[in-house]
Amino acid sequence: MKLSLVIAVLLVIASVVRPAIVFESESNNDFALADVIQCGDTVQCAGLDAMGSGDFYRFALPPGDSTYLTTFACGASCNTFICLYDASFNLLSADDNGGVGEFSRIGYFCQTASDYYAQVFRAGGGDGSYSLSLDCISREVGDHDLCSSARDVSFLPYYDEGTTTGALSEAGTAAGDVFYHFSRPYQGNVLVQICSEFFDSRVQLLTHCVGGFGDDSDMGTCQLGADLTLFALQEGDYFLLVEGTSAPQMGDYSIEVSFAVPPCPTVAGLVLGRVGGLPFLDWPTYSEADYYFVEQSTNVDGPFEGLAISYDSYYTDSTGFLQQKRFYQVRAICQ
Ligand SMILES: [Ca+2]
Ligand SMILES: [Ca+2]
Ligand SMILES: [Ca+2]
Ligand SMILES: [Ca+2]
Repeated sequence: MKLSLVIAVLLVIASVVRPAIVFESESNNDFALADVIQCGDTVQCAGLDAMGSGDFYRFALPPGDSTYLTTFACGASCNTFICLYDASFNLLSADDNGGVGEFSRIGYFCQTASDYYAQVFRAGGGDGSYSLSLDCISREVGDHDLCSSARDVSFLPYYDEGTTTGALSEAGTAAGDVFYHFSRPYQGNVLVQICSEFFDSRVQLLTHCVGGFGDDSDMGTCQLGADLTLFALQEGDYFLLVEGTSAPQMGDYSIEVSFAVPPCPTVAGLVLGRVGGLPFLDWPTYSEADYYFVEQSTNVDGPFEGLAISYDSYYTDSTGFLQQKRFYQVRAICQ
């Protein structure tokens, strides 16, 4: 390839993929003060105080596929926590340690274009430094009709939209296939729901490419779709085959994959007092939650932002009504 052509190609790539290193600007401690970032950006070496609401970022997401927010090290380690909110400040997703070590990772499927907020705050030790990447991955079309090219179910609950039109048939019925791959870190129930108004769909579990055919379903609760509940699925790697019930059955569909988790009781009886001059929250519900998520707001109606997590059924707000955010709510989180 001629050098001039190489440069031209590189220029085209550069105009599509933005320079990705950006920096936070304190104070970005609130929704209204959020730093604006874009898909592909990496916020390099931001800093978190030991207490407080941390850092806020606002970004627009395109519709159609998986978006990942990941914190990772800037030198030393840090225990981060990420919250994802929609444009109306509703909490969509939260993660503590889904990243490397005590760093965090959220996966989210954006169905319609909209603005979102991310909040990163400190959930424990470390020096408070972190980096944050925002990755938006465009949907790959027609790439997953072989088991060996199965689409990765990389977060849960997972959502994807696809089509079997034009797909090859490697297994199952004569209808074209789309394959998904997922891993189970431990035994548990997995729910798969296919939804389609265009074709009579079926879904089947495989233990390897291409074999170990397990449970299947061609009956569902969503239009012509199929619901498959995999009870007490052992840890390990699995594949899902989505296809029509016969050769002429093909078209667009959506798939949801979720792990069934025990119901998480809501927090009741929140009591606010003072201990040592600091706000002390207590909720006498000794439930089986993995942890509690404490939020604060300036107004009784919100918007509420993440303040801290607690592994006990009480919390002392060491920020002491920082920024006059005097309203609290607490959620129980079960994973
Ligand atoms: Ca900061
Ligand atoms: Ca900040
Ligand atoms: Ca963490
Ligand atoms: Ca097939």
